[in-house]
Amino acid sequence: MDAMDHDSGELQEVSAAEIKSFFESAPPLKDGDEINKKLKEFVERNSSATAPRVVCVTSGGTTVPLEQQCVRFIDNFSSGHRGAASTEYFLKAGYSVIFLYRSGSCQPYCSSLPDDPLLECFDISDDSNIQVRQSHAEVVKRVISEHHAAVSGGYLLKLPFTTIFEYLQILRLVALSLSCLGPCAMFYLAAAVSDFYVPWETMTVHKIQSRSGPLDMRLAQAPKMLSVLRKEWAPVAFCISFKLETDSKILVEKADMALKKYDMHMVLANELSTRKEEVIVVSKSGKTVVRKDKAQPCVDVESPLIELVVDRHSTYIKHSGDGTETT
Ligand code: 9Z3
Repeated sequence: MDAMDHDSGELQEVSAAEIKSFFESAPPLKDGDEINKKLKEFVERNSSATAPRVVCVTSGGTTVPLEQQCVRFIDNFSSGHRGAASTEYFLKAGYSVIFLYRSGSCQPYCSSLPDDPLLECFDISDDSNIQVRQSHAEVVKRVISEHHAAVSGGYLLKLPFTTIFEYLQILRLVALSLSCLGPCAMFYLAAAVSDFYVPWETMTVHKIQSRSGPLDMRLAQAPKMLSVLRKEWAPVAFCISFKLETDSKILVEKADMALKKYDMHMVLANELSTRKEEVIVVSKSGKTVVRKDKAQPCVDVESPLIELVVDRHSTYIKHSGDGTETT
């Protein structure tokens, strides 16, 4: 969905009226009160620490429904691996994480499990009890205990989304609730967010019929919320966005443009085909290429990447009081 967005439109100035109309016309979140309650508890629990570090990691692709009673939708590519792996490294580094993820996408701690864990890791024993297969016992135990420790310890809050309407509304709730943490809050926006959508009020209610022949449809440009996040929702938080391209020739230039236009602290640029091996970190202080260590095939590129991000965030926090720009 964002493959066609390379020109001026992608970096459009977004008007307050557009933002207002997006949120006013979006179908309200079904569980908005519940999400707010969870956020409040999470922030309260985490802000009692001396220097609470909290990151909102967004992960997976947003859908764009074509019908209000949705049968068909357009999707943005993202398996969710980047977000899930980054979440694990942030937790390891002492951060608390709000994991805003696309339903059904990769989950933290689950990358070492087989595709269908329920069917592949478990057996029914003679007495009809369910038991873990010996071959998977160690990994299942580790995954469950690490996940449980993060969630029940109050360090990991998982919030699912599917549509672009849900994603942006929840992101706004998260941003507003983290604003009390000032520079200790971070946004790590790895989700692949659609640049085009069908505004809710113009969307047909029922399934689009095929009898009338080929489908012509015009998609509106989704308002870019990055500048709103920076300027209004969380003006002091440390903000990192991603830039995905398939053409390596324009990748860094586009990341540079996003850095300036949306006033991001860092833009992490990646190419679709090499995204698991290499990420280019673009910031005011220059460009750094972060690579997966080939000598350690089990260690993802997210390991050195999060190390660098955490380091830059620490410098940002340190200098946030004296007004110097450090990133
Ligand atoms: C990314 O670039 C992520 O790194 C990937 C990760 C989606 C490539 P996977 O989930 O892949 O591990 O399979 N995310 C941001 C993509 C995006 O839509 N960026 C927009 C843009 O490039 C800015 S919000 O314009």
